[in-house]
Amino acid sequence: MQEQYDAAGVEQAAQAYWDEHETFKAREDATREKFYCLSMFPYPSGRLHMGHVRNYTISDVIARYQRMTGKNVLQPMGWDAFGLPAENAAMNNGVPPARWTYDNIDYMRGQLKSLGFAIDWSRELATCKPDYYRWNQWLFLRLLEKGIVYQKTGTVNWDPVDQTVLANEQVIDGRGWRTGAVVEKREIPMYYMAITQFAEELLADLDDLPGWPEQVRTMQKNWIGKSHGVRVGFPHAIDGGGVLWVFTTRADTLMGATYVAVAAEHPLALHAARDNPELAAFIDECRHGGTSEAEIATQEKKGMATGFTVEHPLTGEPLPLWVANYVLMGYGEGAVMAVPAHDERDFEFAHQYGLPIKPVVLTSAGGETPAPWQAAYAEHGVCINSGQYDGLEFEAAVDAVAADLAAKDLGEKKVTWRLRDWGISRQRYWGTPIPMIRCAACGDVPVPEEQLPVVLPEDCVPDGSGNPLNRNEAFLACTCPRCGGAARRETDTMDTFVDSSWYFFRYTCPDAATMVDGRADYWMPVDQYVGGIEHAILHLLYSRFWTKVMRDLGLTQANEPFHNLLTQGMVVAPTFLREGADGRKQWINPADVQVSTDDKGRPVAATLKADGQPVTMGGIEKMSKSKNNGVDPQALIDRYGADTARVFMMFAAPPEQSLEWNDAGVEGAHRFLKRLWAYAAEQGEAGEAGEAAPAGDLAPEVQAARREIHETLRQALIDFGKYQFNTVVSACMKILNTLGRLGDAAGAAALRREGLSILLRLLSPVAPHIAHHLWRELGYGEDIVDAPWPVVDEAALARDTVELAVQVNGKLRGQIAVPADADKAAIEAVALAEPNAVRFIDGMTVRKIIVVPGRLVNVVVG
Ligand code: ANZ
Ligand code: ZN
Repeated sequence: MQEQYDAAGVEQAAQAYWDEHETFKAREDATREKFYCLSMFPYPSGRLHMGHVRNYTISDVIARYQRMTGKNVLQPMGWDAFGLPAENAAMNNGVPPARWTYDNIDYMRGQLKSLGFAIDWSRELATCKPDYYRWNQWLFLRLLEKGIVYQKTGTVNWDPVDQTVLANEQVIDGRGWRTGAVVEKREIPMYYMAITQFAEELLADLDDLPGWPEQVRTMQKNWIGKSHGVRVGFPHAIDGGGVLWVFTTRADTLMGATYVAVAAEHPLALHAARDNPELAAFIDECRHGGTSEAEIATQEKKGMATGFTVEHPLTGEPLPLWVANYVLMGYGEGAVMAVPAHDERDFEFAHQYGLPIKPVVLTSAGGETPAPWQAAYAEHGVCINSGQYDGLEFEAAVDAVAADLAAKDLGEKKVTWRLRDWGISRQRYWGTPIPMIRCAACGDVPVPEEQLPVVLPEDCVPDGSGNPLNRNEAFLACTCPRCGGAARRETDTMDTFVDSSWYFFRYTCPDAATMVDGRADYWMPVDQYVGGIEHAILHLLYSRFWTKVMRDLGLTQANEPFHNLLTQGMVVAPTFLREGADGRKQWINPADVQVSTDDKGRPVAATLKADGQPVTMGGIEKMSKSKNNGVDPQALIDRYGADTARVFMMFAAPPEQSLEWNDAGVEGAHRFLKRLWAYAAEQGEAGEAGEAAPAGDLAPEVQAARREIHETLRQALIDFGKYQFNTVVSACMKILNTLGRLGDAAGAAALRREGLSILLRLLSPVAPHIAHHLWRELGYGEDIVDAPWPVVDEAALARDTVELAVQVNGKLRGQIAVPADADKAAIEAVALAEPNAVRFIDGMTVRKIIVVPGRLVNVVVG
């Protein structure tokens, strides 16, 4: 066996072996328990970053571990290949998005393969291929028939200079990213998926997902946002008269409403603006603002009075009607009854515009008029200043108010959802074509199923001036399926979240002639899904929705797609910077910096390698382009090999926690593998066959070492089950140390053999290449991935003797060693003879002896 550890050679050979033997090809087998291990598929952005490597290493360790414990494992891989970055790249270098995407896939596939992941590559898919996205189109048409897909107008960002729709991320501070022009909002017809029809089920079924992080379930729950409240009507005489409806979760505060506010797009606001140019200008300004909820929550509260009033439904008192930028048109009724004494937003607004504030709930902050605001004012409590409702608790008050409103036909209890239907139309080129045809005579007509897929031309090069499909005659021209006349294709494409909502189904049967076939029922649901927390809401919610839709169409028996979810922590690294004369920060990559540390290894100062001059240390942050603190995993793999990268990643932190990059840790991982190699090389000479437990009498120190190894194994098996791989790696290190200390006493050679076989199997999910190589080299067997998972030998755990403390009347007086199987009488006899204890017992009467097995003997004398 070679003396030196040559990672590259070992890894290439192992990978070639796996390829040749199709080791990781997954086969459906109803007689075996399956395990579907999935990681979130990558966007083919160009090259792997450290976050990818961590994500895929975690799932690979899980997949390999499950396989070694006997499961029939499927671990697939593919590409989330549609999306905006490909179009941006095309604009920058004139290459069609398809070329750029396929090139990136080829490069990144090579990178993934070099990491030795146990992936069934025969199931690889890319969402930009027609044989995948045709099923997006097919399902779209099925859902259109069922009314789950429908058309309505939606608001988009319009760049007036480029004459194109912008994605939200292309709008920076209200301006188009390329032109700098002020972005307008436009209403255009779009397709929606009625995810709200599934809101109740999507919420309720979160309870069936105990294998998901609590945090993710909470985020989903909040996103769905089921809210119990009351719809309250405020009669008015505006525009011929009517009732203004609001939604409130605090009907108990109705007596404290001092004004009513509507969203800028509300019909009453638009009516009021008709002969109020100032209000019209304000409404226009609101329209240009951001549309995201986060933006609305943080923006400055602004509003304007309409000059109208509405009538309080219970007291008849006139309340001023305002237009306010914090009221959303898309939620509830697009209007609020404002209670500044108990709602922070209303308080801020009232304070700013001098509107009255009337406390109506006794909270822990007291019953006075708030100023300044305290969180406690929003608490539930007993009604005060509320006439007949005084003294009622929250629920009783809501019930009473709702009943009184109902009697006047001005209210009822209502459930409101935050969840909106999913708008899937994108005015972009690089996505799944929406399978519709526009006919001047017949309107929008679905593409007949037999004409699917509608193939996206792959040679377009977007130039920023809108969707190139709009200028592509070959794509556009078609005949209307209904009247046979000349027609044009829809050029909108689908949101790429559609692509990622069901790719895990397709992996189970990538060559199926239908969307899915029976193989999906064998593999689904996914047993373990691994990915980033940034997908905690939309991707997971859409996938759950899509699964339920497929279930209703009879395509799957699965009710939920992902049984267990692991959200891996971020990879973080130190940041370094210099500030330019203009105050601009210039971020410097950690690779270009020399860090000096104090005697405890803590970084104290840093200099730029290039000029030896100091740089500022900016603290630890998530690896990102913007802070230039990314470390390229390829450099790491090239230098140390995949196994070192994998061991470092698994050893440095448990999967869910953030992992701090550090070069010393990488070198430590590499040293461990080199030590393992060197140790194995020594053993190779001895070359016995098999891996049986040592037989015959073992010298005491060998027996102790064996006990240590099996105790370590026992803990490592528990940790594996908890996916706590960092302690598994340390167990491997510990075993190597124990083996390294063994001399030549009786049984030592056999224990070396057994111990190394345990170590290699424990380590093989983490460092599969070296484990594969050494397993074969040392003659343990053909392929370690098919070796039986190590088991603890209970006999090895037994101790010959146990140490017991001896107490006399509860005071520690001595220590004894007795045979592990000694009975109570034997233990008592030894304890009573312990020389020091004897001094306290002599001359006394022994009244009682208490033996706590494994711990102590207490002699009670008097
Ligand atoms: C009066 C009130 C008094 C409210 C109070 C809160 C506290 P959730 O729980 O998220 O459903 N609201 C209703 N529609 C709105 C809209 N379109 N835009 C902005 N805010 C709106 O929130 C429900 C509460 O949010 C409602 O209860 C309403 O304010 C506000 F002490 O009504 B509340
Ligand atoms: Zn027609």
